[in-house]
Amino acid sequence: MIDHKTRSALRELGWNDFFEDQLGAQDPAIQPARVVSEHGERPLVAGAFGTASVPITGRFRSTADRMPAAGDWVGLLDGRVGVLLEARTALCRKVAGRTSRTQVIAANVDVVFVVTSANRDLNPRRIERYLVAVARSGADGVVLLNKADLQVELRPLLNLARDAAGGAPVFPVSALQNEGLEPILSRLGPGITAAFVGSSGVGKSTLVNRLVGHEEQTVFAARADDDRGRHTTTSRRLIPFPGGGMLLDTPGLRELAMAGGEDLGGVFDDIDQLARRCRYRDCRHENEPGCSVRAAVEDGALTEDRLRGWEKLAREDEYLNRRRDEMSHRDERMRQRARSKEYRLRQLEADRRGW
Ligand SMILES: Nc1nc2c(ncn2[C@@H]2O[C@H](COP(=O)(O)OP(=O)(O)O)[C@@H](O)[C@H]2O)c(=O)[nH]1
Ligand SMILES: [Mg+2]
Ligand SMILES: [Zn+2]
Repeated sequence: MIDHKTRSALRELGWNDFFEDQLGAQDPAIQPARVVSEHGERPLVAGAFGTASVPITGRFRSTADRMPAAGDWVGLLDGRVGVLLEARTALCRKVAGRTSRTQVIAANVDVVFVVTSANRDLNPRRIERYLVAVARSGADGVVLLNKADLQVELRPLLNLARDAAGGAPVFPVSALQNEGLEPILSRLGPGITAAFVGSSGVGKSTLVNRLVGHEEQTVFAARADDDRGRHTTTSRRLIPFPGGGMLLDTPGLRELAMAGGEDLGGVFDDIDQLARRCRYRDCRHENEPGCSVRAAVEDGALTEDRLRGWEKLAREDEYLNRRRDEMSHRDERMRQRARSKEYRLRQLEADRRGW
């Protein structure tokens, strides 16, 4: 059982009933803690006890489905990570290389701010890609056009971003000049965990520092000492927000590769709506007659680029889902082979005993 004082300390870190309910079945000696940064074999965790770098039990390593990611809640037993609590949301990416495996890069995030800069670097296709991953994670997505101070004519860029964002809100901000932060602040608060994703250099760290009100990076690095008291540079950091809740500054989300999934999470609602009016249900919107999507491109309601972006993401999904199916079929065949071999051995054994 968690006592009142511990619970209120945990709540500051984002703890709620969803996690506490999962403790019911666990060892009562378990201490909940939240992963601040991964650090491979020794995650940095925060709990009612403060912050500590802790080892992972061998049993955890050999039985867990995955390693804890930043934002995950874990259970400590004798000061070591023994269990991983189910995450409410999980931002995933495909593991680099030719595999179809996915990796959780941030867990239990409620709102993800997709940061881009309001200049020529603004890439609508990248916004779409991020927002699909955010929708799949279960978090809300908000697009921020940072460095608004650089741009005299914001309107065209805002429109470009809004067309890409589907239903997600888009706001111009200037971290440098401390402007336009209200829509961000209104989404933060007690119990909320917010993450910032986007290409390097768009101003994520500057934004986080603004919101926190000081140079949090350096403050936090000082706490991230390892055993030998060395300062280690942490890549994903969970930072307490002064107004309650937590912020996750995540440079690791930079190259967010598609993880494969069932749909594109409403980011392409306009295309989905159009596709419903295509003559053929399995229309690929290429050269089919009666294609509403192509018709929308012809009359300028939909840009060719957005349609290409959609096609590319859909193809990546198709490929990953197919590969994943192939892998699971292969695993199943191997299991079957192992079973029939075991059966034959048992038969042989029985025959021998029968002699
Ligand atoms: N003009 C302008 N520059 C900014 C703004 N926000 C950040 N920068 C600059 O952009 C550069 C990259 O910022 P940083 O926060 O390190 O980006 P990160 O890689 O996304 O964390 C720095 O030189 C910042 O001073 C802004 O709102 N306006
Ligand atoms: Mg940064
Ligand atoms: Zn069509």
